[in-house]
Amino acid sequence: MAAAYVAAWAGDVVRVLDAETNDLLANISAPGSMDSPYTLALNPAGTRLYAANLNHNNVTVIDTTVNAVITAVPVGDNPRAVAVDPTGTRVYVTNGGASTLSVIDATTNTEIDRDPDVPGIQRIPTGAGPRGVVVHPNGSRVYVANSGDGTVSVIDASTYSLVTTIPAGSSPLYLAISPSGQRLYVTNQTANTVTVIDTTTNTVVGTPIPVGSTPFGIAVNSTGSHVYVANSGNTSGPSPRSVSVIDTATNSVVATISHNQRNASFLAVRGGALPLTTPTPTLTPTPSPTGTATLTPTATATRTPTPTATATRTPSPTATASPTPSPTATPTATPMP
Ligand SMILES: [Ca+2]
Repeated sequence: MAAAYVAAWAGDVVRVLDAETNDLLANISAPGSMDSPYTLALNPAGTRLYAANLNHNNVTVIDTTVNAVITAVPVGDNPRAVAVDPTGTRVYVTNGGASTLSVIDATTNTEIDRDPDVPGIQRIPTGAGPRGVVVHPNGSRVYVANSGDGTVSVIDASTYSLVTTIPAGSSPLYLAISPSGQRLYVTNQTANTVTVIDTTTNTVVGTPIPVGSTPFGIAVNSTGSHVYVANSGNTSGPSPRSVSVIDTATNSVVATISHNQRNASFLAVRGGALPLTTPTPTLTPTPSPTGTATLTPTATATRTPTPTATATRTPSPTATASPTPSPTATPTATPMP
């Protein structure tokens, strides 16, 4: 069985779904600590889930084998996105309000200080308003999309220093990297395009690819043949509330999958190319304990089956102890900040 994780940021909860049946398995919360979980990332083993809490300046560490919170690691202002390196020992977090990148040592769940000789924690400078972050499959580079200045920062993962800065489009938000690591794809929120970057030369390939309205999250399939873009939707823009499918052989959109979910902002892809007539499972409404569908913007991460995954599917008592949404949860959709 595979599990899917949903960051229900307006409800201060991470939902655990059965990725096959979409059944709600558990709600994970940490009152006073996990506040507005905005994006999620799993470690390669699928044993740890990291949630960047936009309004609480920390990252929640969750043990996925028991669906329980282990700890929270303080980071910089307004953490937006989180990514785990291929070894599972380093977790990178963009601090959108501080224009820095935090690095967490996943073996100790503490933030790494770039300069121990200077008081406080020195973080890696990025461009303005960093949002998405991805790690090269070989672990050597970290890429950050800087929404405030239209660039992508390339960071050396061994020295935590800036390698170069690459121009992207207007308000680059999130990124995805091909399985080979040779191509980086960046959504440009206000340009309604995707920029393609060659990571061997750190240069832009061709012209930006036109996609739907207000492109947000982006993912590459396991073979690298297709890229999927969540168009979070502005009804006056092109193809609102849709997913654009890009063929990476031609760098052009080969399909646009429409749906009716407002602010469906992130997506995850499992496996190779999907049948183009089937919406991805992550675009279905978030199950709500009240029985009504909520249109809360969500971020998802999907865990592929592992030998240990099927042995620990029973939600822990603590995970099921709070089935009702918090009072701050809103039944109506609000735009992703
Ligand atoms: Ca220091």
